[in-house]
Amino acid sequence: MPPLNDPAAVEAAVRQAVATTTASDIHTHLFPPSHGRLLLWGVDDLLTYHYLVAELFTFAPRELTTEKFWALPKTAQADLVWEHVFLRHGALSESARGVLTTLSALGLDVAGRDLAGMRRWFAAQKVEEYLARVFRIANIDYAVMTNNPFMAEEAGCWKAKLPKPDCLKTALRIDTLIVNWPAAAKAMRAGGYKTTASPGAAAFAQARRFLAEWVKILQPVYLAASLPPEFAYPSSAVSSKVVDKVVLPTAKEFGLPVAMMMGVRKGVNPALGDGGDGVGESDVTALQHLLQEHPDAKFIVTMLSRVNQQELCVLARKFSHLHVEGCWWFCNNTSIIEEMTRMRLELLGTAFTAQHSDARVLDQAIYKWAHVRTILADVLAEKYRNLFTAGWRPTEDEVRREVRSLLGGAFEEFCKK
Ligand code: FIX
Ligand code: ZN
Repeated sequence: MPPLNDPAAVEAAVRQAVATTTASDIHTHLFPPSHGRLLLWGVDDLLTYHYLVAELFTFAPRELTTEKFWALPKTAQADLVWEHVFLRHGALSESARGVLTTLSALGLDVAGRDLAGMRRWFAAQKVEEYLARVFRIANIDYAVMTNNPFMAEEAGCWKAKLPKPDCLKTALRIDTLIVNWPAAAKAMRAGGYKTTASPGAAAFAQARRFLAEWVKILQPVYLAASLPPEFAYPSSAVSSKVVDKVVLPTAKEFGLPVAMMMGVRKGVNPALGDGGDGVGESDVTALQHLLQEHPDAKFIVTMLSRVNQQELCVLARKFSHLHVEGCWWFCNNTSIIEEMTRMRLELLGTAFTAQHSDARVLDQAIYKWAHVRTILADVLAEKYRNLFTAGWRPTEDEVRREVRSLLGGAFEEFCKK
């Protein structure tokens, strides 16, 4: 491939590569269609996404209490979100715009605002074909799920060996084990493991047996957990001991990375359900100590607070067994995605994963990837313009190679290390 000797040709190559390179979606909340209602999809699930429920209550009249809302059927809940967030207040938030991006990409007439007509269209879709259609439009080759053995309904689906399409990979999600040992011990005890509420060596050994069983059932890409801002390591807290005695030994035994999502303050407003979680600044030294103490482990990390992003990038420069990924949750907004992507390119080159969709509703993968590709194209176009000015002449293949790195290639290289 000849080098690109013209800045306009470089920019065109960047935009073409970002628009057409397949992404790997390394963190989602999707489920196999065989798991039934666990897989959310369609316009009513889009409209009742917990981000939009929280936004509804920033507009809703006082007489609409959360109790009344949760007592309504899903279509009535969706009607309220549609009326207040979209029709009465203009759909200007990232998650509201996302619904519109998705519906338009599916070829639906968003300008017509015909919710009933859109419902009829979704009712005619077959979930297996629709999942393939969403992946095609979003241009993703696979999505890593969030698979929680402590959620009885989901555990039952895996134990029943229900079918899973190859485009869905698994992640073994173990928040409960780390942040709520009594509840985890109770659940494991119910499964025949001798795990006591006050953990000791024997209980930790049983918990390792539990994890080993689930690694065999799920064959996960990684172990994963979200952690509160207060998570400290090392510390006298049970969470630190569980990481040391259960999580890391299992990760090392099976050669699995540990994905940590740091900084979520769970249940700030429980009345909002999944939408009630908040954010807090994490102590990045907890991650630094993990990296220093465990050079033989691999860590994939995203942090929820905008404040933590630079420290996280600097740590990734210091430790090659740390991989930075995604603009998580409250960072998944145009302004913050742009800032984080620019910072990460400047500090890490292409040694990070630009985004995960975190899609809880299948259809969201369409907008989450469309929105980040627009931002990534603009940021990369500027970075390549700067390189051109410095005399660098990339080829089209090199530009495509760098874009693929940012959209899953660097992650796959890291996992293979
Ligand atoms: O912990 C997580 O995986 C979070 O992404 C979710 O709990 C959260 O509700 C979410 O979906 C954010 O986008
Ligand atoms: Zn998530």
